[in-house]
Amino acid sequence: MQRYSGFGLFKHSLSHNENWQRMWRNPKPKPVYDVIIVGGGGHGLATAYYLAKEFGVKNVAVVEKGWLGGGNTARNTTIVRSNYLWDESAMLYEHAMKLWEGLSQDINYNVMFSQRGVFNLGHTLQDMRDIERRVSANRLNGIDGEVLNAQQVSDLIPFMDCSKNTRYPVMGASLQRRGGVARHDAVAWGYARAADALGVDLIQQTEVTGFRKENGVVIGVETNKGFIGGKRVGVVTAGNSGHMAKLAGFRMPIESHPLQALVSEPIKPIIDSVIMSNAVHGYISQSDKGDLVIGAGIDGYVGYGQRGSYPTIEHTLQAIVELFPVLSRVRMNRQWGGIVDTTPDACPIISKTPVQNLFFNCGWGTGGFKATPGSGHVFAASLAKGEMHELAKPFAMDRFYNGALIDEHGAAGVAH
Ligand code: FAD
Ligand code: PYC
Repeated sequence: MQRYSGFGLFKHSLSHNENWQRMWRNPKPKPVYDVIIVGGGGHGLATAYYLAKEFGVKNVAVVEKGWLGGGNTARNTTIVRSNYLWDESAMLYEHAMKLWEGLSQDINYNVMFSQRGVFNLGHTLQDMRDIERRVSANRLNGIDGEVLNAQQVSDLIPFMDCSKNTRYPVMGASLQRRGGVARHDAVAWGYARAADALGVDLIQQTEVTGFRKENGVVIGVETNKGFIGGKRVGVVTAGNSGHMAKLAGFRMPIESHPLQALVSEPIKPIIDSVIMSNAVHGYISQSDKGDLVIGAGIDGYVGYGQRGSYPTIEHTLQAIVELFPVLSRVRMNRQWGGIVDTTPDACPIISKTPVQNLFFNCGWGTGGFKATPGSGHVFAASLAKGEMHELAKPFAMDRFYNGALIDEHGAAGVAH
């Protein structure tokens, strides 16, 4: 990896990219790989990286229909936290949190992980009971969390309207101080560069159009550029997962919905944490550039169009202005949408499938960015061994048949 001195950086900035090194190769696919990952988002790239780095499986390809990190990875609002209610999910997200804490050093790429604290506001007595319960459960699992009363919230977020005159007055909050944000593109690029350096082939602009099977065992993927052989295949395609399952010949309990976000014009630093409200229903943080990063729930209809409807934008901004009247004159700069893969219990599916050697990692819905390193790590372990990692086992597809659901709608942060 080339490193530049300050002068070198200056010189190369004037070279019209001529001397810039590629971050990763652009290889031709080999006839056969030990593992093929379908989907070059953060989760797919992290899986490939850990396969090569920790599990000694280097003959790996990531096949991406567009460009690396161009799906939900590039479209999310980057909130990272591990304050989920049930043991199974709390342990999985906390596994990710621990990896986040060393990630920039591990992949030698600054992912700008900033543990600035995540508040989840309570506006009703029931909200506060839920917050007490979730924080207690977190602490029993060794995960940091605090319950704050209204005065403590107001002291920490002085510009939020904590008066009693609002539609849903703030009664308190949970605060996870280790939670925060990270730079989404850097996560994809950092994992991609590190995986490439370990020999992983990153194959872009190549769409998987089918799965080739022999006697119920997957032996590779059909693509718009031809067949690529694979001894094991891991599908990590987020909002496209229902469609991929159909191509493989089975059904997944996934609904694909648009989820939107907005950023404002850049303003002076005003918000130094992440603030989320389920009841008023909006969330906000501020990027290092100064933009306010804002979102709320999914659009109610299913679809694959990566945009969203005006009523959701209006509802989101109403909620934000209700919480922060001081922001009412700030102008919005951009809005966009991604397609999130929601499941009936708001938990992911990390699982074997009816097709032997074909594994799926999906259903992260509105909340998978925070899981990226942990999801990649446990999926890599599962693909390397052909057996699901202990942390992944509760998230098998068969929970929708045997009833062992893990209901995380309350902790999901945004409604769906
Ligand atoms: P993606 O990044 O979507 O990657 C999947 C890839 O698969 C895509 O690049 C796609 O092109 C590729 N693909 C699909 N089909 C094929 C095919 N046939 N062949 C080859 N490649 C294919 N989560 C949080 O934790 N915190 C947040 O604050 C947060 N905010 C969000 C805000 C918005 C607006 C959205 C849309 C999502 C948000 N999320 C958040 C959710 C989070 O973005 C996702 O759960 C996560 O990024 C999923 O990562 P991924 O790598 O699985 O998916
Ligand atoms: O899961 O914390 C979350 C989240 C915030 C915004 C979208 N998802």
